Amino acid sequence: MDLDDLSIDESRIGRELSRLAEFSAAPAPAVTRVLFSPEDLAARAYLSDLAAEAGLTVRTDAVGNLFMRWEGSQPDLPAVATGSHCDAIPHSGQYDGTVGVLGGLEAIRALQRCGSAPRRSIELVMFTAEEPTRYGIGCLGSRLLAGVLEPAAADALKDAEGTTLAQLRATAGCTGELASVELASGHYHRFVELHIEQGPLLERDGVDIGAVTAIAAPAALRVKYGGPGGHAGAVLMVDRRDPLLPAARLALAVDRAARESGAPDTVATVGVMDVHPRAINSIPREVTLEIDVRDIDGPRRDAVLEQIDASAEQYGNDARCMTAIEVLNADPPATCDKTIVAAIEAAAAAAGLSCQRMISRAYHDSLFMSLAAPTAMIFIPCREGISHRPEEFAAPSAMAGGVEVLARTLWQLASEK
Ligand code: HGY
Ligand code: MN
Ligand code: MN
Repeated sequence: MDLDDLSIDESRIGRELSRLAEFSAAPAPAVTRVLFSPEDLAARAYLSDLAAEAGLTVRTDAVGNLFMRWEGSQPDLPAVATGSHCDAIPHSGQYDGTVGVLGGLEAIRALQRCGSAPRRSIELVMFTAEEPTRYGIGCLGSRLLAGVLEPAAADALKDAEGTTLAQLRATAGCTGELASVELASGHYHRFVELHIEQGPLLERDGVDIGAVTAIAAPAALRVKYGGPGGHAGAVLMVDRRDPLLPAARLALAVDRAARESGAPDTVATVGVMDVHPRAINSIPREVTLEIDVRDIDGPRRDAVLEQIDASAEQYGNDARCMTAIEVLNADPPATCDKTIVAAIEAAAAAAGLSCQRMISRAYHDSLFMSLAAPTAMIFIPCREGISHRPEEFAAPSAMAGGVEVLARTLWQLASEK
């Protein structure tokens, strides 16, 4: 196999990404593709067809992780895996996750075009529900693969309509016990994920490739405040116990706790604030906040979580409101495998691309795949670092560069004895 014959079909990646973006519940250029929605099911079917066209064997597990495999000459050896996600949070962009899935497919096709099969099989994975949109917790598919999410608890997760994951996955044709999803120890030899940076550093520094050395530790909380509600005109202020007030105080406290953590790496966001019954002339009866807290340092993130928890309790008591605090997830940071990082750097050099080491402030399925196999990530620049917005953009040449580095890295790892 002569990798000098490697050629990446840049325009095909662009066409397939554009087609995938059409499977959306939001009008272009925004993309909304939530777990097992009609758009998600259509995207899964499209991807399966592309993989079958490339001669890959396609299978789905009980939670909907999609596996597309290029059989190696020694199929009994643990495979090398790559992949990412195709679900998209509401009104976001078309590159988050999809570059790693369609880019992984093009990396495999490019290697196929070079000739012989790899020693180890190469498997492309589209992970189910990397985004937390439907169930409040992200990386459902990779958590279950890594065995760090209890299957019964996962099946019992309820969305805003009260639909459990068990009910939902059944409608999507994902049958079987969730306990069957967990990978056997040593199932994969290595895992590498290609992803847009979702930050400004590569573009700012004029660097083509990021070799990710660590992934920040994400946590999420759901806080509910409750009060009697009532008529906006008839209930005097002295008689009110309005849950929106502790919620408003808590949003400010969340921001303050992150800013005062002692490091710029701590970030915290109140991305959801639902007011019920949401009527101008009705005093709120229930207010729900969903809070995202991250840091590259686990203990520092946990200290901020404790502060937020104490503030949430205090503000609820002050307002004489019902207070319920639920930790949705609080995951450790991940360290990427040094040998794969070195392989990524060597692949970038062979491709004539500049490369720098960096951390990922966004989380990815790699955070959990690192618990199942030695793992690392390849970043490519995205315009102005914008992500989770319709303006998200990655240049075709940047994607082609990332795919070439992924292909070279996969070949290197799949050739290992
Ligand atoms: O939120 C994240 O970091 C990822 O994009 N789901
Ligand atoms: Mn995302
Ligand atoms: Mn992503």
